[in-house]
Amino acid sequence: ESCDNLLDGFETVKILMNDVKAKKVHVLGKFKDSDENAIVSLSKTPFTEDSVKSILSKETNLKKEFNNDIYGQFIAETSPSLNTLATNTIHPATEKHIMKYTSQDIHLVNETAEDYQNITLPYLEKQQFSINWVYNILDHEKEADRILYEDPDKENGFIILPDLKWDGKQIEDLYLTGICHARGIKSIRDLNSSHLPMLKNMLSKGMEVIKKTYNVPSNQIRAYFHYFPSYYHLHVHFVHLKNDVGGIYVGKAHLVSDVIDNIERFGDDFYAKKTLPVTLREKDTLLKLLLKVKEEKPSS
Ligand code: M7G
Repeated sequence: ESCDNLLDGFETVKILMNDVKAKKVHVLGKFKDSDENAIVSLSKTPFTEDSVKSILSKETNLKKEFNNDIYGQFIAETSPSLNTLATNTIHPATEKHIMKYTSQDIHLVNETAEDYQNITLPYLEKQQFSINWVYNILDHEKEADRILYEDPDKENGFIILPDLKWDGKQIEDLYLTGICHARGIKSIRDLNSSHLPMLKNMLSKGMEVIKKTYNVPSNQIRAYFHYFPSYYHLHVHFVHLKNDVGGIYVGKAHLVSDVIDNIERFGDDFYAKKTLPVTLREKDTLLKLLLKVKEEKPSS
C-alpha cells in the first residue's frame, strides 16, 4: 500500500538524533494540515544478496573520488528502487517520545526495591507511554497479518510477531517480539513463581516458531527483557545473536532463561527484592527523582 502524499508538505523542525553508526536519523517535524508533532525515523536498510547483485551492474553509475595505486574510491549512484529507507513515524508524538528519540547523555543508576515502590511505581502510574499498540496486537486489531504464532491461553499464552525494528528481510538481524496475553504484568519487577509456566511457554514455543519459520536454532537467539522497558506490558525480545542492536547491553537486558532460573533458585520474590540497574536519559524526570533519594541517603 503506497502513501504517496504523507511527506508532501512535511516540515522539518529539527534533527533529534543522527546515529552515524546505525545509519539512522530521527527527525522532529510536522505533517501538512496537522499542528501536532511528528517523529519520522529513517534508517538505511541492510544489503541483501539480491540488492548487492543489482547494485553491481551497469544500472549503477560510479563517480570517481580518487584512484591511488591499486586503490579506488567511488560514489555509487544506484537506481532509486535500490535506495529504499525503512521509515517509521510517530504521530502525534508526545513530549516523552521526543525525549526518547533525542540524543542525550545516559546515566546508570541502581534502583532498590524500595526505590521502585516509593518512586518508580508512583511515577509510572502517572507517566508512561501508552500501550494501546500492544492491546491492538493482542486483540488482532492491528498487525494481525504479521502474527507468526499465537497461543491464545489467557494466563500462559502469547503472540509472537516481527518487531517494529526489523524489516523482515535479513535473517542476521532477525528481531521478534513476544507479547504475553496476561494483562497487568508491567515488567520483570512484577514476576514471581506464578509466572514460571508462562515464561517457560513463551521461551520454548517462541524458539520453536523461530526454528520453524526462519530455520534459526535456539542457541543463535538471545531472548531477553528490558528493564526499564519503554512499554509496561511484559514482552520478550527475540533477537539474532548477529544483530548487535543497542539494547542488549549489561544493565538493561535480562535473559529470559536467567529470569526463570533466578525465580526458581532464589525464590518467589527475587525480582520484588532485587536491586536492579537502570539506564535513564539525562532529561528523564524519573532520573532526577531517583538521584534525589540517593543524595538524601548517600549510603544506599
Ligand atoms: P521496550 O523494551 O519496551 O522498549 O520494547 P525499547 O526497546 O523501544 O526501548 C518494546 C519493543 O516493541 C521494541 O523492540 C519496539 O521496537 C517494539 N515496538 C514498539 N512499537 C510501538 C511497536 C509496534 O507498534 N509494533 C511492533 N510490532 N513492535 C513495536
